[in-house]
Parts: sequence; C-alpha cells; structure tokens
Amino acid sequence: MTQRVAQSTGEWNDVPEPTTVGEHVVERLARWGVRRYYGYPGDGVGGVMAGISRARRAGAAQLVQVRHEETAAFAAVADVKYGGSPIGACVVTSGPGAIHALNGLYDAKLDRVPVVALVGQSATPALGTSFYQEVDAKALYEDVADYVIQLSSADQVIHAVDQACRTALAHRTVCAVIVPSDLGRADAVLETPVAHGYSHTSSVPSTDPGAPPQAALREAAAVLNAGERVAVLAGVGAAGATAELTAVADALGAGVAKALLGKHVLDDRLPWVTGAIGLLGTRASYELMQHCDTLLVVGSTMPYGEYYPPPGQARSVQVDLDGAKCGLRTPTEVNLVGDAAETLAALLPLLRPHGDGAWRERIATWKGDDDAVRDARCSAAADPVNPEAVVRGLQPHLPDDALLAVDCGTATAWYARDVDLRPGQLGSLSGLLLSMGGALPYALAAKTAHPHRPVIALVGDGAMQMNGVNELITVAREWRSWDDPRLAVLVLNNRDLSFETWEVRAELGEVPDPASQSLPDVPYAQWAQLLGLGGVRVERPEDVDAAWAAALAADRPFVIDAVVDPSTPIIPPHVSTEQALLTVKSGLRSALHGDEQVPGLVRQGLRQVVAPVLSAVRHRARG
Ligand SMILES: Cc1ncc(C[n+]2csc(CCOP(=O)(O)OP(=O)(O)O)c2C)c(N)n1
Ligand SMILES: [Mg+2]
Repeated sequence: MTQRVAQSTGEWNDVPEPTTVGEHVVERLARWGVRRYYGYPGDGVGGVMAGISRARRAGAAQLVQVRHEETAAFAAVADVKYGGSPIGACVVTSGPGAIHALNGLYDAKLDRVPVVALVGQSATPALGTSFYQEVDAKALYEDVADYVIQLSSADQVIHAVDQACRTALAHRTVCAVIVPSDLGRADAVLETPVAHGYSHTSSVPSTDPGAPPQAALREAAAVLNAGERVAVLAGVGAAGATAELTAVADALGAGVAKALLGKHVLDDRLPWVTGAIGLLGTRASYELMQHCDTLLVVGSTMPYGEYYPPPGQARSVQVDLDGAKCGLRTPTEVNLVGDAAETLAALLPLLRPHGDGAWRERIATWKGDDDAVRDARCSAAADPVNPEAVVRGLQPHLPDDALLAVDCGTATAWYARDVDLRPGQLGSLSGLLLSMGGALPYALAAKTAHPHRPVIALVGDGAMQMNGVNELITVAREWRSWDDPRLAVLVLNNRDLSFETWEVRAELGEVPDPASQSLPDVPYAQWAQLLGLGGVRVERPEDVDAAWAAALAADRPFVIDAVVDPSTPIIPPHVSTEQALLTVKSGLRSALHGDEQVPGLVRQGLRQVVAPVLSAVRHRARG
C-alpha cells in the first residue's frame, strides 16, 4: 500500500539508516532523487537488491521486476525521457545480467540520458579465477559508461555513488557502479576519516549553464536578423522551452521542423510547424530546409545530413546544452551553449520582427500539400488493412495527456508522419540507437512514472516478438497498481520485418529472402487475453476505429493485433520522380524474381509512390 501511495504522489519516505553496503548504495542514490529501479535479481547483485527491497518496504523506493535486463535498462532510460526520475536506474546481476543490459544502456548513451546502472559481480575472492558468471564488467562497461567503478571496499560507496550521479547528470550519460557480491552484504561505512586519500563529496546536483553571455547572443541575433526565410530545427533539447521557442519563431516569422525525439516540443497542428524531419519526416520539413536562408538549431543533433540546408545556402546558429554537439551536423556560425528556454528568452529581445508573413504562407502551403498526400496514402486500399491508416486512426482517440512509446520499424515512420501531438502529450523512442524492442519497456516506464496517464505503444510484430510478448507479462503483473489502467498496445502484424525488407528491395536492389525477412503470425490479442488483459484482432479496415475506442475505454491494458499489409512502402519525403520510379522498379524487379509479396507490391507500391510524386509536380507547377 505504501508503494501505491509513493507511486501516485511521488512522495517518498526516508530510506532507513543503512547497515550494509548494498543498503548504503541505495541510501546515497536516494539523495540524488533516485527512487525507482527497474531490474532483475541474481546472486551477484543480491546485496544491492536487498538494499532496494528494504527501502521499498519502508516506502522509500520502488522496484519494477521486468522479464529481461535489456528492458530494465530501456525502462530506466525511458523513465527519465518521460519526465519521471531525474536519473534512471537499473539493477542487474553479474555476467549475463550485465551483458543483457548493455543495449538499453547504449540507448541512454546515444540519446544523452542520465542513467546509473547498478551491476553485480562475483565475490571478491573469486575474481580472476574464471568463476561462474565472472566477466570483466568494468572492461565491458568501459565504452557505454562515462564513469565506471568496481567497488573494492565499503568506504568507497559515498564517493562512487556521488561521482556516478554527478557525471550522469552533468554529461547526460551512463555511469555504472559494480558491486562484488560479498561487498554488497558487507557492513556499511557511513563516515570516512579526514585523512590522506579520502575525499568528502557532495550529493548536490550542479546548476544548468543558463543563458550564454550577451556578446554571443548579439552575434547570434545578428545572423538571425539578417535572414528573410528562417527555418528552425527543434529537438528534444527544446523540451521545456515551448513558450520561448514559439515566441522566437513568431518574431522571426520562421517555420519549425522537429527531430523525432522532439516531436512533443511544438503542436503538430500549427500551420508553421512542418512536423518530423529526416528520412521518415514530411516533405514540408524537407522543403523548409531546402528554401531557407537561415537556420536556427535548438537542442537537436538530427543525424540525416541531407535534410539540412545544402552547404553554403543558409547561415546557421545552434543552441545546445553541450558545446561538443554544436556544429556537429551543419556548419554553424554562432554556437550558443546554454539551456534552451533561458537562451531563447535572452535572445528574444534582440530579434527584429520579421517579414510580411509570405515565408510562413509558403510553409503553410507545403504543409497543406503534405496533409493531402497523407490523406491519400491513408485511404489507399490494402490487403487486408493499411498500416498507416491504423496509426492515423488513433488520432481522434488520442487522450490529451497521452504518453506514446514507439518501436523501430514502419511504426516509427507512421508515428512521425501520421500522429499529431498536442501540448500535454509526449512521445518517445530509442532515438539514435534505433533499437527494436524498445516500445514495451518504454511503455512500462511511462506507466510506472505516470500511473495516472494513458499510454499507447506502437509496435511492429518483429519488435513485439523480440521483447513485447515477454514484457506483456510484466504489464499483466503491474497494471492493477496503476491509477489509470489504460495501456493500448498496437501491434502492426504484417508477418514481415517490413522496414528492413524495404531496405533490402529499394536500397540493395535484392530480392528479400523470406528466411530472413518473414515472421510467424502470432495471435497477440489472444496472448493478451491469456494474461488477463484485453485484446482484439483487426482484419478489416472498418474495424480499426472501434478497436482504438475499445482500447482507450478499457479497464485494463489492451492489445490491438492489426493484420496489416506488409507491402506498404515508406517513401522518403524528398523523393524525386526518378527515385520514386526507382523504388517501384526495384519492387517490381524483386517481384519478378520471386518476391512473395508480388501482388501487394504492385498495387501498394504504385499507389503510395505516385501520390507524393503528383504532389511534387503540382508544387513545381505552382512555382
Ligand atoms: C535490435 C535490432 N535488430 C535489428 C534492427 C534492424 N531493423 C530495423 S527495423 C527492422 C524491422 C522491424 O520489423 P517489425 O518490428 O516487424 O516492424 P515492421 O517494419 O515490419 O512494421 C529491423 C530488423 C534494429 N533496428 N534493432
Ligand atoms: Mg513487421
């Protein structure tokens, strides 16, 4: 019961006075605001797990036992991304547990999220004896973690935990504290002497850098004021700066494109917000970058170089908390290191009001064209159901405070293009690592951090088979403790690794091999029902709307098993007539050489490719 109160209110009791090293680690982490752990036990991490359990029983911590250590790490990352914990925490055992967690930890490293991993280890006397489950965890974690320490004495706990948390927050990255099993259960040392070799450390986080100096702001303003057609690229670093970003974009008469992780930063429905950018983005975002003369990048390192303005076309300014990321993707003239909200607020009074609105009118036209193309794509017939229409079908049902978790696959593309986020909603995913299998762990973290909010997961069948079916077991175990039980999981059941299959066809020009690309059909909704959850299989387009309505009115988590067409291609937004025809040709060639999706490819491929090309032609005609 205490646990429930703690979850709902975010109020925690004090951690009891530690008696062991494991308890001490937990007590020190609590000082940094770490209260929630995702993990899996093992004897290598027993002392730390016992410390978490003791704190949990006292209402001072929460533990979510997941099905796999990769989930523990993914969920720790996602908890922070959804605005839950200040530092994500996972707890995993020695050897295999430590190895399993790595993928999720790389997600944190690449997306710049503070996470601390508590990792078990063989007992100190066994180290170096090829003991069971003994791996050199320090060496293993050296690449993923900025700071990694394997404890060898009880009096290291305070400075080790402090340094891990301080580094994770300051560098927004992964840190690891490895605790040998005997040490985890050893007596705690709560005070260290004032003596040579001992440091007395602080558990107080540092302040953010705030706004850059006036001189730098004036330089940036000079670049932005000289432009006539300003584009903004906003990433997740602009989260929390919505008001300031809006004010700056309005002053500059700018259009804003959003990197995928920053999708919630601005309302997708605004006429000057062009939506997602990049390979999975909108045509309007592409046009915005192709035609701007000035670029302001705020909190983004969007990696697709071809979606920035061509070299020499635009003068650029970048705002980022991390100077090492400024000028990383496009040649910037002024780099402002600072907090996005504070920097934009300080910049605003230096900006001259721009233009007569003509640039924004052009942007609105591109956006209108995109919407028309999207409607055409979503209403295209498919066998049996059009996947894009299923994702778009969520829109009228999307609750105001929804949190979305998106997997890597075609779901990513449909989320980028077809889901309009409003203020108050937040979507996230494995951004730079682009790992499959993230959506269910992310959804679990979203529900754990915000048990009163509805969560929606968009997942491919491959990703569902990778982690999703397992983590539904965790969902089944946890959901009764959530204030709002709704967790809607959409499985795009196309019996194919479709995203990858398209890459094989279109980029490599090869015939996809069913041995590597096709997937078994699994009754996901029935599996959910077996676990005591809700579920429905959708095999007809006319049932999509009712399925979303049921999922979001359900009194428990709900799986929509949508049987969708595997041959719906994802056409990049900058597709030229030539490239579009090439995609169709490679699809046809692949079909002629025995591609099993022949009829679907011809029908879907032509339809999906022709619509955007027609729109581009219409555009050019308009000049
Ligand atoms: C862990 C991992 N393995 C492999 C890949 C490569 N990959 C990217 S998307 C994809 C296909 C995803 O298939 P599915 O989940 O069924 O979604 P679909 O594209 O079919 O909708 C693959 C194999 C990856 N990104 N991550
Ligand atoms: Mg699939």
